[in-house]
Amino acid sequence: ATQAKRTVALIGGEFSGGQPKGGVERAPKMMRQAKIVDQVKALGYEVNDCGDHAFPSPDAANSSADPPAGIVKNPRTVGNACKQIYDIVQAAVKRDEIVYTIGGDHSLGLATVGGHAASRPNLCCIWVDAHADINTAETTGSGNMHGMPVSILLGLQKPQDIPGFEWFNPVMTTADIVYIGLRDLDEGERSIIRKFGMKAFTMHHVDKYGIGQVVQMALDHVNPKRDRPIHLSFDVDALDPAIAPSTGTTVRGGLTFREGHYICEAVYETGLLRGLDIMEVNPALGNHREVAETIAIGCSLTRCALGETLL
Ligand code: NNH
Ligand code: MN
Ligand code: MN
Ligand code: MN
Repeated sequence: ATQAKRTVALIGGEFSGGQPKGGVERAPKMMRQAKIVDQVKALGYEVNDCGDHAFPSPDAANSSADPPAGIVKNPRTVGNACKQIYDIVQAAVKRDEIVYTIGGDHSLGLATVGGHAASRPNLCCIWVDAHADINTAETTGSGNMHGMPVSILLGLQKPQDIPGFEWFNPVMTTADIVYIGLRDLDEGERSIIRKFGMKAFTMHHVDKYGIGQVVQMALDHVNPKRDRPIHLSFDVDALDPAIAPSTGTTVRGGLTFREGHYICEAVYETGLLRGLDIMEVNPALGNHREVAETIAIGCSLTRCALGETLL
């Protein structure tokens, strides 16, 4: 605990345009109210507070400003928010800070992982989620862009083909990312994962091997020599809805409280964590207790990823 710690760049992404449910844009302020900044500082980090960034929410009444591209909704709105967060993330990485983003919906994962990878060659990513978020404009059934960031990130969906994403340049490949927690895949997503031989640890694997083995196998896949910097993108819907109910697309049978925290601890333990996202906390969903518990879990996952629970 006496070793010098990197500065944590805190970025609030007050964005909901990648999915239809309002409220997810309020999570950064709620996490601040829960004293997340003090909690990070208490672990011995300096915090470079990059502020909360709000974006005009897509206005259904005025969708002429951002008409759907095929069935993909709010593409320019999402692309613009992503570009702004991408630039902020990239600047923080150039200062060698740990980029810590509080979402907002997971469409911003394109910005956080993408902006990180742009300035940090050899980055790998652990995507913890109930969903694979790898739909393309072709495969998406919902048209919600929070189900698409990984496909754009990896260039499986050409950014040039989605209005608002022309600026994005994919630098990561299907071998640079590993999933943990999946249990709700669309048919097109399954085919993509199979086609590219992507490594995905579903809840079935968590049951079969236990979370300890799963994290080790995930790291062995993307980071066999334990020498690559890691971005951990954590969608709280990976957790079981019993412990993280306030999120937009709950799926039963998720990670337990300990399994979720274990992932964060194990990544911390590598000494390679350079980016962390806590995404999809939605304080507008659920009763007072459920919201408080989901906010609290966003904070405790963060603390574990920054080393709280290890001696
Ligand atoms: N796969 C679905 C879609 O593309 C659901 C995505 N929802 C998420 N992803 N919450 O993490 O719409
Ligand atoms: Mn997600
Ligand atoms: Mn999800
Ligand atoms: Mn690469």
